[in-house]
Amino acid sequence: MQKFADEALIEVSSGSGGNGCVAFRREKYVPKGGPAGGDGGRGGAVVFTIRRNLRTLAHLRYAHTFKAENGRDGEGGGRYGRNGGDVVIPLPPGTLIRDAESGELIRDFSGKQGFAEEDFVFLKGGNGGWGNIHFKSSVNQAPRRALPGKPGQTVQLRVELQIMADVGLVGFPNAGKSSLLDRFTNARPKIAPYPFTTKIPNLGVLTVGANDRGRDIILADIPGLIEGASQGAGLGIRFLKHISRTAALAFLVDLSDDNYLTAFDVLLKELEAFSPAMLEKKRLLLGTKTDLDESAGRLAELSAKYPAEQIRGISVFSGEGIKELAEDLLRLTEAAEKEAAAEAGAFAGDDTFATDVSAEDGEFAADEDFADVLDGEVPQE
Ligand SMILES: Nc1nc2c(ncn2[C@@H]2O[C@H](COP(=O)(O)OP(=O)(O)OP(=O)(O)O)[C@@H](O)[C@H]2O)c(=O)[nH]1
Ligand SMILES: [Mg+2]
Repeated sequence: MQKFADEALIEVSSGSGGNGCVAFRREKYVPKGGPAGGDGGRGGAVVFTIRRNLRTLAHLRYAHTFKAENGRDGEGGGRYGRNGGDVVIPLPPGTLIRDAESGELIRDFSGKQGFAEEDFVFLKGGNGGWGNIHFKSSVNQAPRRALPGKPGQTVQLRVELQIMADVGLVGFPNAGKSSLLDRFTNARPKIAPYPFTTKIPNLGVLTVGANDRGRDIILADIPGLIEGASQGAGLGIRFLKHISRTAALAFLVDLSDDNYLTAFDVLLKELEAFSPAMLEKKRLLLGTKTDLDESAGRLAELSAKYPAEQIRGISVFSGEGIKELAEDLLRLTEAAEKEAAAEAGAFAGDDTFATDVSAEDGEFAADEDFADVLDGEVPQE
């Protein structure tokens, strides 16, 4: 399972504050105009934001330095400098952010609270410096003093993601699980006409929908299950842990096999023996290999036997049902996520997470020593 980890090293910088300005009013008929140098703008912040449609850290590898804008300098005529824009870095749920050098945990977006889309202000930008407008006093009517902007901060981070599959493919050996993964994703698992071809789980990313509404769904192809697997038959059931946290399961039943009417019951029983929670997941029943003659009429029989299940016939050879299945998987995943998000909402109101850092609490005070701030940031376990 650890093999599915994704990791990226990035450098983030908040913006420096703009410098304050020294200037004086110069107007006709006002012989000694007072100070008129405005303040510098504040530097932009480094903000992380959770995006549920992201599933990997691939986007952090294209561009791995992220810098917020600097604040602009103040100007004469009492004009203040513009604030620098924030740099906003999107992350998938389940991400951990660590200090690259010390490995210290800065923020954990895994677990239920990671499902709620939220912003985390990691580094505030430097404050802008005061312009000489601020330094006028009864003894000094013409101050020549202004302050420079505070510098921004730069931090190296290690971003980690334990990739969690959205949908697990469950079925007897030879049911066509790896073939489906191969059809749907860039993963190229071994496929062969004998049982237990797949020995270790494979992950693949299925992209559903067009760019604006599109999203990635991670599929996990695991070894085949057989009757008695929970007692150690075949490859056993230990590998089920790889799909124990998926949002949904797709059960594949080979319609060309004689056991097509009993396979689903056996699969459910073996899953239950692993953990009853597996039966609570959203699921879909797939009759596979509809292109074969032996399969004819069998999908209808399967539907009749399991009227409460959502059932679809597919063939990776003829392409039947494949497009529709992609939409099914999208709906299933999103429905499960909505539930998780609702639960996370209920969770957030819970006192247990009072120590969790909210977006507001997470704002770093610009003048504090970074190390001190980091200490305060690490969630207490
Ligand atoms: N005719 C037909 N054959 C298929 C279809 N899908 C898969 N197969 C064949 O079924 C055999 C088993 O396919 P796999 O994808 O390896 O099955 P699996 O479920 O991953 O099997 P294990 O890894 O052993 O558990 C291969 O020979 C595939 O070519 C299909 O839609 N139609
Ligand atoms: Mg396989």
